Amino acid sequence: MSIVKVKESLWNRYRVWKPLSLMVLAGMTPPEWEISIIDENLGVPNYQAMPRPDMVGITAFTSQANRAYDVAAYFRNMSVPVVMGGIHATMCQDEVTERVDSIVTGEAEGIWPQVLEDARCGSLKNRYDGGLAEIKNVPLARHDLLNTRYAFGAIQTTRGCPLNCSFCSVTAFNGARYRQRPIADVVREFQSIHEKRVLVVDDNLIGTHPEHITRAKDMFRAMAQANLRKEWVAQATINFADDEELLVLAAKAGCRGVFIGFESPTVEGLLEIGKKFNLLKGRDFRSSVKRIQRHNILVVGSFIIGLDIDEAGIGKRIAEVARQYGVDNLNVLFLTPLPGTRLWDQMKSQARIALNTFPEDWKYYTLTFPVAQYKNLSLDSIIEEMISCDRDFYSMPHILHRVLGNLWHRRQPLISLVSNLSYRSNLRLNGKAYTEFKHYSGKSRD
Ligand code: B12
Ligand code: SF4
Repeated sequence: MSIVKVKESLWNRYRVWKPLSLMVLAGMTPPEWEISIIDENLGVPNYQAMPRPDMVGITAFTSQANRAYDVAAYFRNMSVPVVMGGIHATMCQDEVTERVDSIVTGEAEGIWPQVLEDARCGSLKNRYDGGLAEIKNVPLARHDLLNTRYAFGAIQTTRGCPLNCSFCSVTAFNGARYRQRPIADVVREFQSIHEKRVLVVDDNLIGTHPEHITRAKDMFRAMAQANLRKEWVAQATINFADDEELLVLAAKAGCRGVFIGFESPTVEGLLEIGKKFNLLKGRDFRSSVKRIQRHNILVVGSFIIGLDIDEAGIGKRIAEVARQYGVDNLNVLFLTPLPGTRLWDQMKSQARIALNTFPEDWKYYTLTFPVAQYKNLSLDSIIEEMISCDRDFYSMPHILHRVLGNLWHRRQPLISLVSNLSYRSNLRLNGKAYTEFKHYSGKSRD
């Protein structure tokens, strides 16, 4: 199940990304296993028409858990053993254990060969824990197994994040230690990717310490030298803007866009969620964004609505601030208590998790629905704030202004237009989804 609805809007083709986890698992699966990867983001296949598998491995975000359980039940009915791993299996172990034959928590590199061997011998255990992988053991992903119908390929070059923001699962799942893959592996894997455009899934592409930045520069140099002819987008913190040499090298290596989490327009908001990194004294976000854009790199800014300090007017405020920073696209999400995060613990202890009939309610944990109780915003008003934010930032005059600006600076005007229209086309779909959500949520909050 996916929040990306390809059928309902063709623009969404540009928002479907390859599921890397299963390609990585395939990369460490011995050759005697024949592997097929199915990505339901592209549509549900006719499982009945497929040959019976010896084993099924499922990955799912929390928002996809219900669909994962349906698929698991289908195969278990046929007595096919089902193994589930990934973020949801790790954060909600008891729930998942009841619905599959075996769960694998944490990163799988250290344990997957054992799981396969046990499955082969018919002695699969209920639980395995991979912990944190030795980064040099991350295999080259099998990009050949899924090479059509995607606008973007995917690759991971680092794992872990020391920043531990309250709403994010990454530090809990991948650890606080920033681990970087060997540069030669990254280059080789890039070379095996079929798509011209690639999403680098790292949570923070360049890291936070000087030695991380040095390694990022070395990696960009190696990528440029290998003449990969790829264009890629990545996630980074705003310190990406602070080193001119880094930006030059990133652009040479093919960087065309970065997602940056600004999260809140206020210092109080940043303190609330623990994103201290954005609070660097004297940081001027507008000039940081401009410095990045000067290298022909588009900037997508991400913000959150629903912090305790947010009040009526926050939607417009975010849209204004995002325009003032000069970002090319804006992505605003509702503050969502994801299982395993500090925010989850906090909201749970305050009885503020409003949609709490699990697993059914997980389907709304896409960060695009307000599933909690927010301090100063009712259900209706927080949705109104989101709508006013999107309507303002994605109004036709504002889109034209941005796209013409990019045309003038010769900064990927076509991509800028497509991505702005993709977001805009979803506003109508969002409106319909909010109405259904309010109906559902009203009943479950009674
Ligand atoms: C890339 C990415 C996306 C891509 C997804 C592409 C895709 N089709 O998979 C896009 C942009 C679409 C996306 C969307 C969303 N994402 Co996202 N995303 C990520 C990101 C940055 C990287 C995921 C990745 O590819 N990692 C690399 C692979 C190799 O690692 P892995 O998936 O963890 O897999 C390893 C292990 O988990 C394990 N494993 C995984 N699956 C399985 C299965 C089996 C059988 C076994 C044995 C092992 C195993 O083995 C792998 C190797 O060690 C993660 C953060 C992160 N660091 O993981 C967030 C993350 C997964 N996303 C998150 C969220 C919340 C979302 C959204 C709900 C919200 C949003 N708007 O961002 C949407 C929802 C999508 C939906 N359909 O409902 C959360 C999920 C939290 C949760 N509890 O579910 C994360 C953890 C980030 C966060 N802020 O906390 N996302
Ligand atoms: S939001 Fe980004 S910076 Fe914060 S912990 Fe998650 S990955 Fe790290």
